[in-house]
Amino acid sequence: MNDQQKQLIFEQAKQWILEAGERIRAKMHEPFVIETKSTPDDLVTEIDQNTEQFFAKKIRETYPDHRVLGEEGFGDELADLNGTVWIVDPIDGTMNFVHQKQNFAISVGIYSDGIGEIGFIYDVMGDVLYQSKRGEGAYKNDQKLSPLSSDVVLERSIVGLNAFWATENPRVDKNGMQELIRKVRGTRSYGSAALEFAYVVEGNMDAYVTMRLAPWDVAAGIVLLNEVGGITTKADGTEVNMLTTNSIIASNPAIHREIIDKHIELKK
Ligand code: 2AM
Ligand code: CA
Ligand code: CA
Ligand code: CA
Repeated sequence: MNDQQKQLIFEQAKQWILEAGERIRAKMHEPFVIETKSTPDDLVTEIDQNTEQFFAKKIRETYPDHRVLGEEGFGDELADLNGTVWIVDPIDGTMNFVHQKQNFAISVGIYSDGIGEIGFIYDVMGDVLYQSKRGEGAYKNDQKLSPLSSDVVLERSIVGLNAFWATENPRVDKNGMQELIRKVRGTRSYGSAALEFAYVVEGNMDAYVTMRLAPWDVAAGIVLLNEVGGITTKADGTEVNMLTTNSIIASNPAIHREIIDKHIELKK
């Protein structure tokens, strides 16, 4: 995609995201169907599904050669990232959406031949849009965000972390995670991976550590974080694969290596 195409797609995506957000806000106070997926705590609502359908329909009508990767199954089955792929999470933080009616986001990452070109994270209730194009910086609404500070040390950092990973679990040694929790200034858990990414992007958290996310949880966040000099890898330091689930360390570069080397002990 050339710069002119990128700009048009960016403006179109932004318009659809704001419209989808408005529809969610309009419908969320009426009764809606809530179902469970893989486990009793894994929720999906008809509003998640309708919102993904809204994006899939708009994208297919407007860009028939683009493909869609979405959480709720209205996109395409992808075996590769060739061409232009919209990676969409219609509601990231569905549990927050159902229980708290806040702290959820629409996440849209647009990739061209596997390279993240455009990233949007929309905090629907806060009406805050994090937006970025590769090479052009990251913005919170219309405010350009600064590069991440280089004088962050782990002892004075705030790290996004779900307490679950500090309990006995199949993926990571809980003792290393507990040491990390003791070392840092504080931990936070917001329940929306996209928003946790956005908070690292704007520098109000210094890292986000989690052991299992899907491509639509991270696609936009990675594009945004790159633009302020942040790093995203798997928890062993290797590259994220946008076609599979991944463990994730999204971080200020000053503490990224230390978290991986000193505090993450992955189980086989
Ligand atoms: P969701 O609300 O779109 O499902 C909650 O800590 C975060 O993890 C949310 O971003 C949530 O996205 C995501 N999440 C929930 N269940 C998940 C799963 N089984 N695999 C990957 N990510 C999940
Ligand atoms: Ca979900
Ligand atoms: Ca999600
Ligand atoms: Ca979702």
